[in-house]
Amino acid sequence: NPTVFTLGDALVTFNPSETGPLRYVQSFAKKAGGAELNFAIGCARLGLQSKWMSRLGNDEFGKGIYKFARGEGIDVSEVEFVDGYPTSLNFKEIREDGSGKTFYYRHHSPVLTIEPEHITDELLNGVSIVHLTGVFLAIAPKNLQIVLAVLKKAKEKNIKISFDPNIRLKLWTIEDARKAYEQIFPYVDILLAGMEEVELIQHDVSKPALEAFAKQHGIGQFVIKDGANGAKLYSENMWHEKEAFKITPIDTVGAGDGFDAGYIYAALHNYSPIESLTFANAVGALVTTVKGDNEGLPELQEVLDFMNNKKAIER
Ligand code: KDG
Repeated sequence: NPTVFTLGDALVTFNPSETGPLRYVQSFAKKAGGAELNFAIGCARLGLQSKWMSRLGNDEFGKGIYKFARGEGIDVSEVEFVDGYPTSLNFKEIREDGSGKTFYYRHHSPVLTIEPEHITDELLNGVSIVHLTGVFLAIAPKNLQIVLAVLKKAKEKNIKISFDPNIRLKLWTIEDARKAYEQIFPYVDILLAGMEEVELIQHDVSKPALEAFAKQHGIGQFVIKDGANGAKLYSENMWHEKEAFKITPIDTVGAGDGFDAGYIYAALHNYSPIESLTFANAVGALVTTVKGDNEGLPELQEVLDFMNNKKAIER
């Protein structure tokens, strides 16, 4: 079973018990989130070996997230508890159409204590794909050096690199994001970006402009996620497009991370371009049918049944 490696901040996620503006919401369900953790869970549920590097506050919330991640079967050998840095929090607002807003309390995140020297030679032993995202980069300017250290190690070891810009404009500006991405893109084999993110990074989203962008950075697989409009892939001078599954979303947060996990699973199992997009679309869609950032991440059989329109036996 191939191993994926990712690195990022986790948050205790407070999911509102009602839709609408947060100021009127009276109660929340306590869950866990964080883009890279969601990805790691998604991979583990599909049956991949999943290694997640992080730091958590040495507090009740940090211990809760640790147990949760371990319970999902994630390799947490690179997760440590640190004193003096409280575990990050995220209060979510959810609207009637399932769309979400996040309100972060993560200014003093425990991942600020990760340093480039923690990126050791052994860290990526046995890893088939490294998947990083823009959320970790957005948390602090110093994280760029850590990401570059991981990417250089991955390149040395011939490990494939996938990247999701996961732009979080509540954490940094688009100008700062673009500058960091410019340093990252040359390492990236698989770029998984939302359509709105592609527009933010690259203004001109005509196909020739996107092709030029992929070629300029040597990105072998450029995947564009467009929610209910489906997804497309540009690879080896060809475009492949796949419409989305029709579902009624109730909480869309985390769908992109699920899509990424699905796409990476497909890539590691040599699926064709259209099979990969279909599989990733299915994982993303299933995430939106359950409240929480990762609770809806499916196991392999659920994805296959969903794609084949097979009803589960419930009782
Ligand atoms: O992609 C979903 C994540 O964004 C969510 O789980 C938490 O906002 C979050 C983050 O910054 O990781």
